[in-house]
Amino acid sequence: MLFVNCACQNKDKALILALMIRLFWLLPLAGLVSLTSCDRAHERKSTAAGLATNQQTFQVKGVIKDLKPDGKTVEIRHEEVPNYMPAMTMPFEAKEPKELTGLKAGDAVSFRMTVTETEVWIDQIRKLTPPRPNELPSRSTFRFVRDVEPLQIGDPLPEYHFTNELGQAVSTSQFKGQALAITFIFTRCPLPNYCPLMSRNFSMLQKELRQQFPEKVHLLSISFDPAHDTTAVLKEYAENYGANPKDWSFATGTPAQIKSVATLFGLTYEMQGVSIAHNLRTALIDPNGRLVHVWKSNTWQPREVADMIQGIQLVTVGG
Ligand SMILES: [Cu+2]
Repeated sequence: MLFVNCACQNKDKALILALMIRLFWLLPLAGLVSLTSCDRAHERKSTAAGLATNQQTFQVKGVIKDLKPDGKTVEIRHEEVPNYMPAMTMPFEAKEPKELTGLKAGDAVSFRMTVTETEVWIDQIRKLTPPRPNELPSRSTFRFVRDVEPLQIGDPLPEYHFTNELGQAVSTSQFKGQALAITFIFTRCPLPNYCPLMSRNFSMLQKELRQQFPEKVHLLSISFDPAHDTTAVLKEYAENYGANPKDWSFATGTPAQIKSVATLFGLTYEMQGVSIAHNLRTALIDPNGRLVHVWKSNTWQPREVADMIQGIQLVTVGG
């Protein structure tokens, strides 16, 4: 951790200069040698911190759509975040849950969004004066066409045909006899605690399951961005997460197939600019092809899934 003392009195100047020279060697950034004032030192301090943690912050405005029962999650329809993501509706976790006190659906807010390599949170949440109705984003962009009915627990998973990251045909029925964990992702997802977290969790799960239940479980990550996520793109993505094709597949298909299977689990997604607004769904199917459980957020742990698989394995063996 670097601290730049900002007491700009003469007696401290030599100390500051010495520190700057050290910083120069630590951080070979152009312009550092020209630091002369307290303000500049402050600027450099925040840059140094940013480099250390790869943390980005953004000021964002939006309208609250929902406050979740956990007291810390708030769904916000937010405006575009320039150079980061398009306008979309998504849940955020408040760093200080008490900042949500007194807020309700429909409130216009401004907030600071902080993104690290693995997390995103918001703070400095301020209520804005209510926008006039014609300033609210149109509801019509959030239409959701339901062409299949969502699966209930115990329902059989219908057969779907996809193409995996190796260009091979895969069908949901080929995993009968194995437990099947399904999640949905798109490879360009910019939010570290969304699709990248699902893939990190599956990566951990794959390692654990391979030891606990070799060849008894398969993982399936389905892309809801088939136009971009070609088999080649999925292959590279799979490799980045250390996926072994033997027990973890990445699937793409026609937009209609993907929409249909997504709807079974309540996954919604919609292209917005160059990105996709979406929620999260991870599902577990038993070896008989029936739905066991659906996780509806990003808070599930690989351990929970492994425990649940252990349960259904025992039922299968016992019954
Ligand atoms: Cu995502």
